[in-house]
Amino acid sequence: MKSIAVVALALFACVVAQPGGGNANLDRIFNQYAGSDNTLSQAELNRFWLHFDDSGDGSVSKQEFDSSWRQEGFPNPQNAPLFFLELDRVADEVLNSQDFPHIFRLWDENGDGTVSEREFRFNWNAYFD
Ligand SMILES: [Ca+2]
Ligand SMILES: [Ca+2]
Repeated sequence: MKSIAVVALALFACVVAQPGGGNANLDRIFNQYAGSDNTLSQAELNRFWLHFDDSGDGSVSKQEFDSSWRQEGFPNPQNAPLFFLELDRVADEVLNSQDFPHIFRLWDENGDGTVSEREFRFNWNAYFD
């Protein structure tokens, strides 16, 4: 049943995905990482940031972030270097487990320990659109 839902979601994502379709991307990302409870836990949001970590060393370099951001058709790729700086909360030029808790607390607007779809959408648009 779960795999059917995943396939259906993938097909749906293909249908709605379009070049420059920032909102389609946003819905796809949220659904992919939030799971059935429809909210992002800290671990789930970490997983999203770590999907940029191509080398798998636990840290996202600026180069990894830039190239994945472009490849995946996320909004405003020309600004990806600036997005990286915004996300690098513990400024050491990599995104890793030191940064993720800060990003999570900033995106969890009401401080209830999860990032809801509304909170995700609001922050995604503020940071990246
Ligand atoms: Ca950092
Ligand atoms: Ca929240």
